[in-house]
Amino acid sequence: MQVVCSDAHLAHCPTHEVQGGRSIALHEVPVRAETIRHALRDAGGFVERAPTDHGLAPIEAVHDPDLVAYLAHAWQDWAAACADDEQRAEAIADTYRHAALREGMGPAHPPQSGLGRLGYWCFDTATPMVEGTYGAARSAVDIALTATDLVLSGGHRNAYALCRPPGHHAPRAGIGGYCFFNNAAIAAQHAITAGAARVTVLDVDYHHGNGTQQIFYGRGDVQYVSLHADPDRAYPYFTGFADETGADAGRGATVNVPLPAHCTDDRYLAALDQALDDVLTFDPDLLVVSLGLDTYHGDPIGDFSVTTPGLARCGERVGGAQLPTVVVHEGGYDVATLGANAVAWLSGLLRTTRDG
Ligand code: OKP
Ligand code: ZN
Repeated sequence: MQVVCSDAHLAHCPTHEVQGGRSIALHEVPVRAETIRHALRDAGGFVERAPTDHGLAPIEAVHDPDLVAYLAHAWQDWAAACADDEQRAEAIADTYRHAALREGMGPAHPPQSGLGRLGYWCFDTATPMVEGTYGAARSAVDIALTATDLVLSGGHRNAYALCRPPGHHAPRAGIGGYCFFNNAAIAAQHAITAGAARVTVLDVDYHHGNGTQQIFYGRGDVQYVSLHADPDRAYPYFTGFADETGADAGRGATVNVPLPAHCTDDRYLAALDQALDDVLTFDPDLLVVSLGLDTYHGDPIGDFSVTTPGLARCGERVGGAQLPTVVVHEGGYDVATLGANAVAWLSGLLRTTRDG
């Protein structure tokens, strides 16, 4: 199996986030991708390839060009606004553009300070930036696009994009949830631009991919299907309810399956089978999987009870759909098991894929 990866993610290395009001060590760390890379090397049968530069056009086909322009200089912008080196260490906003703030008053003046701009574009306290963040986020997009090219025109039945930072929480005009550019959404749109009639994004990360859902909510050509922790108890809290099913031309093309805490292998696989029925009914030309391994029972920020053999069975079920498939990495934070779990899921996919 082709694995697209690079060292560029190493430069995105903030150290803390604010979770539930507490400053804690950041869960989204460089060793996550490194440990998966090493496990795939040890497992054998996985071939590493470097990404190619796809430029800004595929990003701006999905994201607001003003967001893209902001991110290109967000670090310099922040650093200039900082009082001292301690604050300058990593960028986290303190005031967010909450909808209630200007209700009934029309849009605000564009923010002029580094802190104001960060609160304008970012929606949470889990998305710190450092100097290397923009380059790493650009590289993650190129990884997803290169993997997509391998499947669309490179003669490969599937490919794995080892993306970091992840992407599925980033909407058209915002960042959050460790995410800057929506790698999976950009890959899906890239396939549409290249001529695919229909693309499905199947999101099996523990968290709802609010960004991907938002980007395609009104679209009939890109289906979004997600299994995730019920937003009544889990991040991102405000999206991912079962009654969110799409709008306008996208009516019925969004499928949300909220799941309870301690969700077992059997419960999860039953939901996945049902979701795959929806995917096959939609009949996409390409399947993009947003793969999060934070459904694993040992994950420090999840509460599901999925096991390593369970993850292998998930990969088998997805491979059994027999669709050209690009697997785009999202979450998963139990560093000790990430490698084995990635190998399990991907090996499952390969086992059931014909001429993989
Ligand atoms: C990114 B991905 C819960 C706080 C959650 C952000 C989680 C982002 C997950 N108390 N903080 O979907 O794995
Ligand atoms: Zn997640």
